[in-house]
Amino acid sequence: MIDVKNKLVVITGATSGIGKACAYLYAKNGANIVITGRRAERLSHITNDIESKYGVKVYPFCFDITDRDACEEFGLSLKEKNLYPYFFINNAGLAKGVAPLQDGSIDDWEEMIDTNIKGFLYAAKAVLPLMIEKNEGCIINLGSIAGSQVYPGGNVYNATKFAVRALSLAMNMDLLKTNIRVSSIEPGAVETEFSLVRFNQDKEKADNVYKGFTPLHAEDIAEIIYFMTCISENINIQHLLVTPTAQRSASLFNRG
Ligand code: NDP
Ligand code: 8X3
Repeated sequence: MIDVKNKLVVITGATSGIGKACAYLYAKNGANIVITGRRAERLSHITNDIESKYGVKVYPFCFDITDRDACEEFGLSLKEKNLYPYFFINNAGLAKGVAPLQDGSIDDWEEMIDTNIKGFLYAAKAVLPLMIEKNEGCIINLGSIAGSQVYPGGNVYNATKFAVRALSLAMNMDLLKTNIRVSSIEPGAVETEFSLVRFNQDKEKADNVYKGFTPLHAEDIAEIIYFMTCISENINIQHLLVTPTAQRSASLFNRG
């Protein structure tokens, strides 16, 4: 297993959910962490908490991943501060709404496309050159079960995660001549702030998504990501679909 101690992990979207759980897990094992997100207060709280708990260095960067200039600035800033990542977790993403396509909100579509595809690419473009310069490390792209299985109301979110799947496979090919491994993890239902965001903070609707079964938790996915990145450098897990035991497809749940 690769020792993460003193290595640097860059995690986009680390103010909650899967990204945040990854930040705590890598830090607990001695890695230094770059965390990003739009919510400054959360970034500052997580930075102080991790630094005091684990004695590692945390570098917060507050910006919107859909802002192309801000992402470019982020990459330049990492280089200037000599923050070369060994691990890159391209995680920031969201869903908005579950309306059928014909009733969908174009604003919601644009937000998902801007965040999950364009933001994903901007972040990759900012970070990959630094990793290529060192010719080492591992990239984890946050795909989803929604990236290979469409479900009613998933439409545009599905399309963005199909795109992540394609881009992750493409990244693997394009980095062939490097030592950098590329993986996408494709979770099913994970209880985070994901559904709250999807339903515009309507807690009842969000809670309903996970009613009657035990979903995955952000920490479960963080542990799997940690394993995927830390196994022998000669092993490349290209993509991994993970569901709770009570979920067998994107729309098939055992709710008791
Ligand atoms: P959360 O809502 O808990 O976390 C999402 C993170 O993304 C937050 O830190 C948020 O930070 C960040 N983010 C969202 N939009 C932007 C933006 N425009 N600019 C910068 N950061 C942004 O959800 P999850 O942890 O569940 O989601 C993480 C990833 O996992 C996403 O890509 C999601 O699609 C994927 N996923 C989630 C599943 C689930 O069931 N939960 C299943 C499969 C995949 P902030 O708001 O501070 O900007
Ligand atoms: C999140 C999981 O099934 O709600 O990517 O799309 S799902």
